[in-house]
Amino acid sequence: MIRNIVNLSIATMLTLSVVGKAALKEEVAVLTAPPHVPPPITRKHAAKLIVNLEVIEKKMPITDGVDYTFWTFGGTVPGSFIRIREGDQVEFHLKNHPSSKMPHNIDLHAVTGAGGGAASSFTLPGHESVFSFKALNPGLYVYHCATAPVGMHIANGMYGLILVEPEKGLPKVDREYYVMQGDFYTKSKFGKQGYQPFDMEKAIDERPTYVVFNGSTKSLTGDNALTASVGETVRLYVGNGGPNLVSSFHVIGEIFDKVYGEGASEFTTNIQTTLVPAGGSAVVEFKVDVPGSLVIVDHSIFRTFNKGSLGLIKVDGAENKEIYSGKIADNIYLPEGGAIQKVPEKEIVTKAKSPTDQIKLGKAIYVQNCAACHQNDGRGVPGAFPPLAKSDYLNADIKKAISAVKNGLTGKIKVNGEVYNGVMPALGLSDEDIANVLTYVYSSWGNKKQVVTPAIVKSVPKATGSTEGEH
Ligand code: HEC
Ligand SMILES: [Cu+2]
Repeated sequence: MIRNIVNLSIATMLTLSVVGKAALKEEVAVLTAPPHVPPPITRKHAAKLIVNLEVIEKKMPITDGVDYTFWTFGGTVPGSFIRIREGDQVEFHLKNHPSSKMPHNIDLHAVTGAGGGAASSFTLPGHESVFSFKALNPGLYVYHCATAPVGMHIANGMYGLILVEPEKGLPKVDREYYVMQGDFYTKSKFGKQGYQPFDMEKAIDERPTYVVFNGSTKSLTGDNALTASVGETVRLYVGNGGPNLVSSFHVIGEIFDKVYGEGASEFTTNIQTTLVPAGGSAVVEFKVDVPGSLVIVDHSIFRTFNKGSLGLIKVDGAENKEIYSGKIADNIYLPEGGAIQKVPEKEIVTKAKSPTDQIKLGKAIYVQNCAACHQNDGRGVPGAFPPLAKSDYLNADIKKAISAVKNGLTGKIKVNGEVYNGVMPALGLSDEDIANVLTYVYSSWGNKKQVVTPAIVKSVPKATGSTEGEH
């Protein structure tokens, strides 16, 4: 022991003196970028765990065509996921990249001690701070920067989650993901293209421009959608960095079998929506029983449709018509006339064989995926969502319309003389679904009755260029 001490840095010696007699095995923690989570901890003993986390200030898109200067823990928003075990002695190394303009520190809610570590981790650009703590309480905890102005550091994305696994570990699940909400404040309004600086006044007034999961409107949509298969159990580690808003966390099309509310050790069962406070967390678990797209939202729902808090979980696998039938019948409802006319069962189609089939299937896709923004009657919402009814944009160029649905659409466009500058997310629909929904749109509301085939959809390039083969 004594012979080795000459080789140890002062920081390590400090740690040793804190740790005292316990000769813990040393390990370096595996950190992951969202939406990924490090593997479960399998060791049955406490360890001396080295955590290396680097602060990087960098420009990244908050949505298509809009750049923002994020301040990050580990290069991502939220910061790297840290997974440790109850009883671990953590030696925390906070590094601030030399290119940073600001000093930063870290307050981990999993720490018992002054400032949750903030008091010992104030770090100038090009420096590294080391401190050590013992993980006394299991749970899912937020960490964040606490350097003044604290609100601004958090608003720029300086937060993440640290999971302290209980000694006995957590029940096994098939998939684990990391989802963290945050509110962002930019000078111009939602979707305004180009570089956007932070707006302190909006932040103080709690008027966010963006409310997003994992730092961007695109983090969990399109090719970035989370995935699962029918029959699997899914666990989401959910956090909310704030700085201001509380999240009404909900997954459309699922019921949480278990919620470890506020990251607690006990769970409650059968929850629809769970509150995640700013600077707080929740662990939610559910088994997926039927295929389709589950939609992750903040159920303060304007945030979802107008500020970006939307994510998708694509579930593949076999249908289970008992659990969810899909639409079985479309009956005529005529209370005055009294007559009820049933559409015969055999007319229900699932694969389009004709344009008539396409229109029928496309209508269902439209109601589920498009009507929230463009409205059931296709007339849109003035100033926010452009009309599809008699839209000159839509009718002028079928490939542009396909691209909008396939790749999403941002930036200034003109529809029937009105300028729109919003964000339409890529919805992750298959080529066939896109063909059907657009055939429906073109056949409705005075549009030009164009038939769109899956082959034409296929011929329009996919923006991100990556593979899509799950359906
Ligand atoms: C979250 C809201 C939202 C959803 C959902 C949505 N859109 Fe859009 N859509 C928009 C916005 C906003 C624009 C304008 C984008 C811009 O300003 O660049 C747009 C533009 C369009 C356009 C081009 C402009 C026009 O009016 O002709 C088409 C076509 C379109 N959407 C079709 C669809 C279809 C089909 C669906 C469903 C598969 C859909 N959208 C789902 C918000 C949405
Ligand atoms: Cu900071």
